[in-house]
Amino acid sequence: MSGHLWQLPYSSLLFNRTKLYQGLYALPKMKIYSLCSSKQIQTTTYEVVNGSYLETSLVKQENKTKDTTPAPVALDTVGAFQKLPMVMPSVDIYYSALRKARRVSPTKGIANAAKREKNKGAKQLDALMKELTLPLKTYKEKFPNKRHLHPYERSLIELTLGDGNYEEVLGKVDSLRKKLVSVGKEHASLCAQSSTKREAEERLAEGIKRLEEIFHSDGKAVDELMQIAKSLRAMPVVDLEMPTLCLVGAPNVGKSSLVRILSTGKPEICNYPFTTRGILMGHITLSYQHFQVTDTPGILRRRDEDRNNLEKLTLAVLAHLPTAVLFVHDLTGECGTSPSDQFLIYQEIKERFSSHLWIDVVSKCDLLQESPVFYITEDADADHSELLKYRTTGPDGALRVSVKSQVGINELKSRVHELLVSQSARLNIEKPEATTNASSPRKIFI
Ligand SMILES: Nc1nc2c(ncn2[C@@H]2O[C@H](COP(=O)(O)OP(=O)(O)OP(=O)(O)O)[C@@H](O)[C@H]2O)c(=O)[nH]1
Ligand SMILES: [Mg+2]
Repeated sequence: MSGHLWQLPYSSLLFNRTKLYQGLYALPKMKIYSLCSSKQIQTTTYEVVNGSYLETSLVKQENKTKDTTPAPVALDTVGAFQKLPMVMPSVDIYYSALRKARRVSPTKGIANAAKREKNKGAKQLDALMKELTLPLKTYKEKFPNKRHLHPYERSLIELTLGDGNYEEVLGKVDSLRKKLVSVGKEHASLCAQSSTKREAEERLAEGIKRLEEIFHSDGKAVDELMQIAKSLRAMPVVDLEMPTLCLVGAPNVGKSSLVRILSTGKPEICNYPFTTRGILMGHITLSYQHFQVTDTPGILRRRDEDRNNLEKLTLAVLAHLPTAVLFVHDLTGECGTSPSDQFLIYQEIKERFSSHLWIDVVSKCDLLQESPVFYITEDADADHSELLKYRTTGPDGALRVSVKSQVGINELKSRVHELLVSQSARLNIEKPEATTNASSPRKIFI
């Protein structure tokens, strides 16, 4: 059993470079529910999340073998974020590099003091440049190109970090690397051309100072990258190919309450809209088959341009994960969105994701009255018959349920079971010939 909630910051708190640099960019109010351990991969991930740096032994090993191929991927359906490398804070990279460079001694057997000093100076500058740039090179190689990511992960990057920021930060880290290489080489060569011991010492000091200045002024890109990696790694482990039940509906209609009953996810439940500020992944196991359940933030009736990132996240889940929909309608007048607005949201989502397998549920039926609910701002007489019918019974075939009185819950569980089995069968048909090649592109469901 496991449940896992990743919360998206409100848009006002989204990627802010200053905050990020100051280390303030932690997903606010992030809660991670890690109950038991049905998913081995999650345990492994946390070990990684809790560490902070790329281990020196790893750096050394890479240095020796020059092997740039990424480590073998154990599970190719688990997202790319969990495989991101650890990024070391820029200040640690600098002091570790300096310490190592200082330990480099001149080539043995040079008797002349000036020659020995210039040999030592050039070697130390070269070592400093290499130690500074090696981790940056690793980051460049191991942070995936956004274009090669699964569309769901791409959407997450855009929604959490802001459009273009991921690439921008990676670009800045690489520019820093290039600058260090060029300045480091230049100063090592100058030092090697010194004619006296004193000159060699001065040129060594000058070179170190110059590299330090560059790292000091541009190294914040590394710290930004470290925060990016932390945020991305903290996202829930989503199996991009596992049949997934996605609960959708307006805010406060009872989605999270239903997820609690249907899965192992443990969402927050409160009586105000937008309690759910992120995607919760829960799991259902039915007849030895595993499924995911996602609780999503409520969707409001408005144009796409006006949607906030929480709503966009819901749409990204529907668009990019292999989801079947459980659409929740609240006709009691309790949730804050009128039935007529819910009807419009429903029509829009249904039309947009018309090929998705689907169940409609009318929630909180313990509170439902005989007569349909009208909001004061609505014109009851102007209703067309379809809407009037919706106000009373919801869409055709909708199941009435109540989490409070348990009415309809068993029936809902068995419908969900059928839906997920059908979704699974559908995915098996859609899947191309089974492939054992882990590097082949993962399937994209749109
Ligand atoms: N009477 C009654 N109240 C319910 C029922 N289901 C949920 N509620 C209440 O409705 C409120 C909203 O429930 P949630 O499950 O948080 O709704 P949600 O759709 O997840 O809300 P957001 O995450 O904010 O979009 C809570 O106060 C619940 O206790 C029900 O069957 N009957
Ligand atoms: Mg909720």
